[in-house]
Amino acid sequence: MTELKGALIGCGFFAVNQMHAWNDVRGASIVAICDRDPERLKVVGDQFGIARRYGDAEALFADGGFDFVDIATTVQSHRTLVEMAARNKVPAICQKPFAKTLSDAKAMVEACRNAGIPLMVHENFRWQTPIQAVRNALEADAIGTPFWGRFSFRSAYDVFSGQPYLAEGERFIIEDLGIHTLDIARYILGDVRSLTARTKRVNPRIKGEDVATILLDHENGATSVVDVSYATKLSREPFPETLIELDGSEGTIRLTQGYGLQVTNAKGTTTTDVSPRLLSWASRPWHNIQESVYAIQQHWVDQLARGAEHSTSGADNLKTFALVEAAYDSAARGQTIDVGAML
Ligand code: NAD
Ligand code: 89V
Repeated sequence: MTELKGALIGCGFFAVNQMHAWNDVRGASIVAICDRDPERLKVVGDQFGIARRYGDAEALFADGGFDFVDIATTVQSHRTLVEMAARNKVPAICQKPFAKTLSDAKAMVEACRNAGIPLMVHENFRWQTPIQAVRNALEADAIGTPFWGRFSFRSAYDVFSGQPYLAEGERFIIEDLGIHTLDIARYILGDVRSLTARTKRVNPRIKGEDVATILLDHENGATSVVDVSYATKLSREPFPETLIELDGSEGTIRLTQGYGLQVTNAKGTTTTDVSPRLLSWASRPWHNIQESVYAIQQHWVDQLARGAEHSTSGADNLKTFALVEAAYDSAARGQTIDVGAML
């Protein structure tokens, strides 16, 4: 395989994971980095031995010499940078949340489609080993047709120390974390017809909501609940595990805390350890997320080589992003939202 050359924009908290993962990915490496903060540029450039460094994305694209761009900035700059990639005809990966609004997200997908460049959203949670294990069990017909699900992320982990901006936005848990949980619900039970949500802010030191309960009507007739909280103090902190319950016509699946996968059907119950690997550069409890970063970046390269659509392409992510917008709208108006009408 010819080695693809990548450029990474945004050398902050999470980009360090992406840089480590690029070192492990077969078929690609990062040749240039960009950050408007000179200190972050130096820290990441020195840590990963990257000589080509830019303080301005326009200058990075003007110099070129790379086959794709990995946008790891926060949401405010995503539209500008994705459209810059499209103008320069450079395939792009963009971190979640993909955009500030659904209409921005649609414009970004359109810009890349018109430019003829692949666009993937770095929506990595569906690539976690335990989530893949649930999907594989369903695909192996372990429980027949699923009719009900619960996708749950309840924690009191201090995410604000690493990502202080999470305490400052009008929107918090649905936009930052629930977006992953909603994507997992779509990945496991399919697209969503309508949605009803309720939100709450429990932590008085943050601006946005830190608790959300969302009811999803899936197109295939299944019903699911997505419940997320950063205000849940438990005896054993589960961060960053998503717990899953699925009931099907022939049995049940439970993804339990500590990465246990329990499948019950006519043959009895099997329990499997579906723990993520601890990659050489990873650290607990983040290793589950870190492994999925490696997996999604490898998927980016593999699909580019095949000329095939990415699992979390920009077009696919519009359907997850619509759920985020619908959840805020539903909570604000106390109404059920027709998701199909938004797309
Ligand atoms: P951060 O604030 O630590 O880092 C962002 C960096 O981008 C900063 O260094 C900033 O200077 C730089 N930047 C911003 N705009 C720029 C521009 N126009 N040009 C050049 N540099 C620019 O943020 P973070 O915590 O690393 O989060 C980055 C993104 O990653 C967010 O969208 C966040 O939601 C996402 N994230 C994803 C996961 C995941 O598992 N997928 C986990 C954590 C964070
Ligand atoms: O995955 C994320 O987007 C992170 C966190 C797990 C802390 O919510 O922001």
